[in-house]
Amino acid sequence: MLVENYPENFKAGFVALVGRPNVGKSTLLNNILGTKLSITSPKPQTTRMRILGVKHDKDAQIIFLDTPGVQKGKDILTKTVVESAVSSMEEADLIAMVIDATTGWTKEDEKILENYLKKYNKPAILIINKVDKVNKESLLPLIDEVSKKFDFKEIVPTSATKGTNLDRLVEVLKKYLPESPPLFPEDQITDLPLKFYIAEIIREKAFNVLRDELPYSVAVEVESIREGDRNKNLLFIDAVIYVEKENHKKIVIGRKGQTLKKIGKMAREELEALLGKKIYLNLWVKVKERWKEDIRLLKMLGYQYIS
Ligand SMILES: Nc1nc2c(ncn2[C@@H]2O[C@H](COP(=O)(O)OP(=O)(O)OP(=O)(O)O)[C@@H](O)[C@H]2O)c(=O)[nH]1
Ligand SMILES: [Mg+2]
Repeated sequence: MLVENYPENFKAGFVALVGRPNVGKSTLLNNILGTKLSITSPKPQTTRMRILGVKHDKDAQIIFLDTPGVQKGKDILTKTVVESAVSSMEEADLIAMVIDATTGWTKEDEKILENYLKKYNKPAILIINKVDKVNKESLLPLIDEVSKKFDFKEIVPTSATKGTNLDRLVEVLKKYLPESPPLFPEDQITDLPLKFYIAEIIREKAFNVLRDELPYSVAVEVESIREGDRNKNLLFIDAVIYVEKENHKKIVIGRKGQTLKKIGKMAREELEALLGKKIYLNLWVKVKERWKEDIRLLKMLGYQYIS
């Protein structure tokens, strides 16, 4: 057994956070854990792989699976990304579907309900997120509307960014988890290898700095991570930003290298804060046409759900 001393009636289990892109799944995870684990951005389709995050409490262990927004698309990347959301739902003890209070229930939400939730015989709760952006009067009719859609065990309005109702959400989730010994050691909050974590932080900065469609043609691979020979508080990182076309490369680099510098600086500063080490980040850009169809590369990038 992993953990030997735990209280009676302890609960532990997997909760899949699912929903269409941009509803705030990753922001919810980060704010519940109180740490930046999953990258976020104002643009949809930010998360590309399932991110596991463990919330440790005295009486329970909630193992969240943050998933990519369920989306349409024919390339292998998109299929892989959606597959990771599907396999997370299959693994989960409980499904937490997230919708956006500002848009209400959309066609895409309906599809997720029809194609997935209704197929799994699993308890599901509904999170109505971004309630800080709507007035209370509009919330009640929405709660009423969604409660008729499906037998959600509970409906919880939240604001991930403001932290509203997250404690309540945690308590609700615990209610529906099975009794079980802890499944992860107390000091472990994720299974994400450091190199993928670093790649994700760099990709987040590229996502935030680059405009229009460009973020979607970007992938990041961390090629090496090395500690200083004498000083273990130094970390030397080599990373590549892949783009699909030569002209994309020019844009990512920018005039006199300004754009790439900006991405590198933002990533370095955040990694220094997150890892508590001095970082030397060596970042360059490579063109790899059709990388979204390159199964070997997709696996190397950590997008591993490929059959
Ligand atoms: N106002 C407000 N904004 C929010 C809230 N939660 C998330 N956001 C914002 O919504 C945007 C999307 O958040 P993400 O957490 O990246 O959304 P996601 O569902 O993980 O998106 P994908 O990974 O693309 O599926 C970001 O700009 C967040 O800051 C909230 O409760 N209120
Ligand atoms: Mg996300």
